[in-house]
Amino acid sequence: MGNSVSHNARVDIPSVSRVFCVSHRDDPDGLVSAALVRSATRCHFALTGYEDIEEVLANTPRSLDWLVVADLGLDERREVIGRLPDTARHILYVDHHLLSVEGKRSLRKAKVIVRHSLKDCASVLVWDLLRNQLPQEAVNLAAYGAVTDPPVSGRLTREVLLKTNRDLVAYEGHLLALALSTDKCTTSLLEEIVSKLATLQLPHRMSAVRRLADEQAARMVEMRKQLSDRAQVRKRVAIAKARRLALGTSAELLLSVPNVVASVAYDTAGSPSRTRISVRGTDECGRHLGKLMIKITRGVGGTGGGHMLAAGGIVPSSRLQEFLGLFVREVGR
Ligand SMILES: [Mn+2]
Repeated sequence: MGNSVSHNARVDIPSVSRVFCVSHRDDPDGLVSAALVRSATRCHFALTGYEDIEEVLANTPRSLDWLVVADLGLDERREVIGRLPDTARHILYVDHHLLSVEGKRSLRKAKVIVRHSLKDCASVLVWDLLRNQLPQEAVNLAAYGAVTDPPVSGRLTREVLLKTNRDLVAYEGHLLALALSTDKCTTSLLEEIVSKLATLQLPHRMSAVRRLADEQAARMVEMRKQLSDRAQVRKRVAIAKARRLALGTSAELLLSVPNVVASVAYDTAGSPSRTRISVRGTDECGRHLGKLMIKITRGVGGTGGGHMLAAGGIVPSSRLQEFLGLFVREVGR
């Protein structure tokens, strides 16, 4: 198969390898992906969002045998893909975001081993790839990703869910998801959570996770009210600046505004000059939001992408209003 991995192939990373994993920091799927790679290879890792991925990749340790990039859709980031070969001898890219033919081509050109599916979340794909090197109970971690990500129909997802107890993985996975959706989840706390997950510690045994999840559950009802009170509704799109909640959570809560088919939550991304955006849709929005975000964010000098009904991006703050106008025009009609 040369440099690409066939659909069901597993990867064997020799135990003596120097491995580093870069994974998405925003939700259980990304954290669990990093934890699974660490559990299988004892690697070090970094968590990143799309806004700081270049910096994170530039700071990976030198002379790596393997770099594993998980749960990060780099389809629109060709310059990042082009630089991957400088980081390690072997690069493994495991993801479930949209990947275009051109994206696949640039990954192939960079000699990256690709494991991609739209039907199984990243943590399920990582678990499958490394399952021969993982302890038996690690399947539970994959299930935390599967139960908290948008529902998908993949065969591996079904296998993972059949091998685990629904109540237990839902409880643990959602505790994680709630804790991660607060603005109090610092990078060091996220890293601590990944390290503990990698040793198969249960989220309900992590006191910080329990406390944050509890607080968040209590706060969400109140936040939903506040968000919908100040949401601007244009055509059938609810728009609001996110406050004190993760962007994705805010966008989800905004969908409860009556008569809207899509929502946009936004906030500045690190510096005031860039704005991070999260969008959500109902079945009635009639668009693939991931594809739409690629197109619209590019049009205003940003980047974006994602899934059918859950997507996001980053745009220059000076062009946020222009972005909103385009989004409303495409979705709200
Ligand atoms: Mn994911």
